[in-house]
Amino acid sequence: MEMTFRWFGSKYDSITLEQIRQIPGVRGVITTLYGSTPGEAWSADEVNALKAEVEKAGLKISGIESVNIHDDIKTGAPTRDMYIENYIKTLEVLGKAGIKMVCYNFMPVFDWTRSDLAKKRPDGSTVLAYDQSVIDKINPETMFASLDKKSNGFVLPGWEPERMARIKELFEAYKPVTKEKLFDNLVYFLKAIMPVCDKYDIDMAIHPDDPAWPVFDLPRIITNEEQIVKMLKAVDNKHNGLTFCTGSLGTNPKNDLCGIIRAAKGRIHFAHVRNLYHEAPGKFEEAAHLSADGSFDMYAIMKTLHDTGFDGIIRPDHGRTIWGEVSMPGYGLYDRALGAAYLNGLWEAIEKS
Ligand code: DNO
Repeated sequence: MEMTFRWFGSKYDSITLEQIRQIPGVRGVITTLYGSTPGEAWSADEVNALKAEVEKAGLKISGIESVNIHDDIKTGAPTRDMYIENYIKTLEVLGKAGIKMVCYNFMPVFDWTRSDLAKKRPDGSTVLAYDQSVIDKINPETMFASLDKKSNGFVLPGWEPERMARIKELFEAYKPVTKEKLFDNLVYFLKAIMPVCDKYDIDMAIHPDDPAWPVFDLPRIITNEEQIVKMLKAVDNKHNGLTFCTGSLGTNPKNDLCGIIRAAKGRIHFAHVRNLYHEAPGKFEEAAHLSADGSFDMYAIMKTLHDTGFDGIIRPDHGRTIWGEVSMPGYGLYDRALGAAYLNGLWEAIEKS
């Protein structure tokens, strides 16, 4: 298991590499060319510069989160092959730089969705939260603007302003895209990129849909065990794998998180491990990583990862905002560092017992 920490780059993150280097057990970062737009081919110069910056701080790039997928690939537009070519070029650049894990998602229009970016918890911390009854009243076209106001001035990952400016057009483009079509488009994409992944030994790790059900009538396909197994089987290559994200799959209490780990055994290339507190169906808020603070049994999750032979990259996921920190919502230093320490502690105890 390789404990890592997400870092958005010196231009975008409030946290420095020097701070990350001092979190016990963390030697790798998960990062991206954050200023890039989905669909463009990344340049070797930019990737190598990022790599050099990280290595200078005594860390390494353990993986990329995310190389985002252009909407034309998701909708299956005639231009998709051109964007897939660019994706392949990006993977080649990453492969040559020795970066071998790429996280991405196949969610239409929006990446993760929340109704509140700063909900107060009883301990005074604030967290990201979701309430379906609030979402049902929101006009998706104005949702970005309302969330952006609460983002502390940071560009939220997956909510790039350039894409959000075209939101009407995006909704139109997805109108004819059924769940089945979206799945076929994912398979088309994966089949096209597998040769370059085989060549450079790059593990692709699809991120589950967050929350794990359709939002704003847009289809969602990576939501439960059945869909994950279907996706892994449709392109049965070890480089086609999963980001096992507890906070996304766990939004639906019907999902058996440990069962999903067992079902995807050997194909989990990346794990996002965090806790949620379920208030009611369709209503949850994020919590500290500690089992007792939320609804998940974090020991059981780590133990199942361990016992199924998980040997991949892991990171603490969204943290609460605590101790007066001002950061990108969910991505402060303090609570995620506590999360990393806690997960490392669980892992050490599991290994020694
Ligand atoms: C949210 C993240 C997601 C994730 C993407 C992967 O905080 O977990 O934005 O990075 O879905 O492509």
